[in-house]
Amino acid sequence: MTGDNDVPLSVRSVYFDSPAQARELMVAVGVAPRGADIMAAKFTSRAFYVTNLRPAAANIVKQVALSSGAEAAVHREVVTCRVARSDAILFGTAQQLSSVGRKLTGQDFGLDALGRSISRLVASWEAVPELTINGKRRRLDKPLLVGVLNVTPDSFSDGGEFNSPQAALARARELREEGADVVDVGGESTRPGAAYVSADEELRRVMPVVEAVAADYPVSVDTRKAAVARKCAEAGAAMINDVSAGRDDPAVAAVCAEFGLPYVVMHMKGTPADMQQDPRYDDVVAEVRDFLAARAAWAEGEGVKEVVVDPGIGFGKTLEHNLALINNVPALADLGRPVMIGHSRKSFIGKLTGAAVDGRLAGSVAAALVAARRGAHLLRVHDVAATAQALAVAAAVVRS
Ligand code: HH2
Repeated sequence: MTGDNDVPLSVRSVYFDSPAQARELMVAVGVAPRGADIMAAKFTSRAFYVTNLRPAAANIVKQVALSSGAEAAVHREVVTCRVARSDAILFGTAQQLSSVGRKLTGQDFGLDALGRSISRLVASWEAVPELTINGKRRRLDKPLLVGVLNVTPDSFSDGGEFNSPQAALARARELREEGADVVDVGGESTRPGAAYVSADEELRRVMPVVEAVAADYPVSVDTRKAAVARKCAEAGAAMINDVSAGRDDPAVAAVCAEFGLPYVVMHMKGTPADMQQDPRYDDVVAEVRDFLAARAAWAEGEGVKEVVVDPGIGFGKTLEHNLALINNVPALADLGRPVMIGHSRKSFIGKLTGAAVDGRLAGSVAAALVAARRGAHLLRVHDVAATAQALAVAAAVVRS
């Protein structure tokens, strides 16, 4: 025996989307299940963005990261203390980052709270949120599809199409057959520049549909008004979707609390009338995240049991803002509540591709796939069948 292999050695790249996939391949190689569990954790490489560290704190974060086998990228002048503050990008495996969290806990310079936050966030990576829809707990391990049904004369993509109760009901059935988990009925357009609609007019538009549909299918109601939310809740609505996050009419939260309904709070800068006039942010992801954290905490304080957060794609955002928000779903999921994304047929797709509203199917599906990969829990879409098919195929490929 020469010690040479009797067959030629070979090497090829493999790609893992999840620790579970890595574990499966390790088990196939013959790794003991316990060993596979331990090693699989090393495939979850993630990153955190930490803001406003003083040089002393940034130096400690760097040392702690390195001693844990992780990394912390900081401003080059941190070591000389020539900058007053530095942000840091902290990256490593789940194990390494939870060690960073542990080691920072108890330290000075504000690092104790940072350490606790890091530990909490690492622990929540594997958690799958749930949502109660018509009394049933739904595990959001794949996105719920929320089908859009606008009973308005002026919505940007389906305005005027489903105004009669019969047409609306037929469309609701169609959305369900296409695979919608929930049908989101709206009686007021919130497209840029849209006019205000009274509660009476909104009720006149949505009630016949909600009454007809809610008996058979879960219905969410897209409204900013407590009077509308209440009547729809009485008629059996399963969820309230409020693009003003309770700022227009705070009593919407009390209605959700009273009827035990999930409450979607969405970020919007300005109002539909003025939101697209030169929207600006210092850090769009941080600002939207802070807003959603505050509105979710407020709603829970009003007695709401389940809050869904939504960054409000297209609501006071430029193309770059919308792309940053879709890309940063994980930062929104950090808030510990389900995340909804409503990107469907919106103008950022037109800006990227030149496509008119009725030609944005492929772009909408692409955005849905990315949002889902980033961890979105609910997708609000017009084209349910196409989105469901794309998600099913993507999930099967990723799992295989
Ligand atoms: N977008 C629209 C309306 N409601 N609700 C949530 N939670 N998230 C969204 O992104 C969202 C929403 C706007 O889209 P659409 O309903 O199609 O148009 P219009 O407001 O013109 O009726």
